Amino acid sequence: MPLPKAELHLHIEGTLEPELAFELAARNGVKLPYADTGELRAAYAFQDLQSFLNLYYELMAVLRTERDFEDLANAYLARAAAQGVRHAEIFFDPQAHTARGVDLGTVVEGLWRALGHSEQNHGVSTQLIMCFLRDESAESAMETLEAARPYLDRITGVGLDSAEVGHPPVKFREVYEAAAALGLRRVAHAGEEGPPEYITEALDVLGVERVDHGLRCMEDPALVERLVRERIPLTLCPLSNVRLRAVDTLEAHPLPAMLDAGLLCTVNSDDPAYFGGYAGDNFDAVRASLGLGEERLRELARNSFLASFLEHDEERRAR
Ligand code: ES4
Ligand code: ZN
Repeated sequence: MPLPKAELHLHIEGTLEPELAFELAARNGVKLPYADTGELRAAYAFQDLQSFLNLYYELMAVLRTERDFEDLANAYLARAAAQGVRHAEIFFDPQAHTARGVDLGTVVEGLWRALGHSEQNHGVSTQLIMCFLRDESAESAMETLEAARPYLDRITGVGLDSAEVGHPPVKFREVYEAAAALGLRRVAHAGEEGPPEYITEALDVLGVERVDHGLRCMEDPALVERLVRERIPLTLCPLSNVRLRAVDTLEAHPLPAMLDAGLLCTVNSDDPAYFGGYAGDNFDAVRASLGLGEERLRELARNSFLASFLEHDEERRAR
């Protein structure tokens, strides 16, 4: 039995497996520039974040209807459940769809057709986190937040993703202020490829309560001390870090050092269709390659619930 866990860093568009991509392409009459799933998989040799993002956005062309988003989410939930995921806080990228003429209602309604029945169908509770593309303008992010108003009862929070370097958190100060005023929870990708300063800025300027990746905090001991003191959760994605070359090898991943430093680390899958595995696969990988004992793995699983937006006993978290 896999350890029960919560998944806190998961892009639903990054769960699009090659087989489903071709199925949806056929259903929607979309032509993909790959002959078959084998040829597509061969394109999954990434140099860095941008080389991945290029393919990630390209494949989204097959997602057109509510049913497509429903099928995508159901496929993810079934796989996640089989690997012990009991709760998933799921990112989606509205601007990547609206830019292609797929409106926000189609995306949210489609995802909801799966998420609304997920507890009964998969035994997985869910929340949605709407991400802004940081390589698009702050105005576009603000328009996206405005457009989401009719769906806010289905959206728990906002996040920030896509190409990090050159797009510091401060660019989105006003959008995050507006999101907070609407009662939305706040997270942001920071310190994946970007410098530790982006992590500090995400905390101080955007008011995030959880940092996605946060890997590069290890370059700044004072920042590590702060993250420990303030119990700021980090949503790490070990297989993603290897595939996007944020670390040289899995064996060189700083997760053990981060746990030893007292950081509230969680293990997640990011874009599992592209990076070689779902949440349980990421747990298995760190178990096999980082020499973490059962106690550490249980700590990671426990952290995932503590770091989630589920209601929980604040005292447990403060300890
Ligand atoms: C992402 Cl790994 C990663 N980093 C930043 N943005 C993303 N969007 C989807 N996956
Ligand atoms: Zn991510």
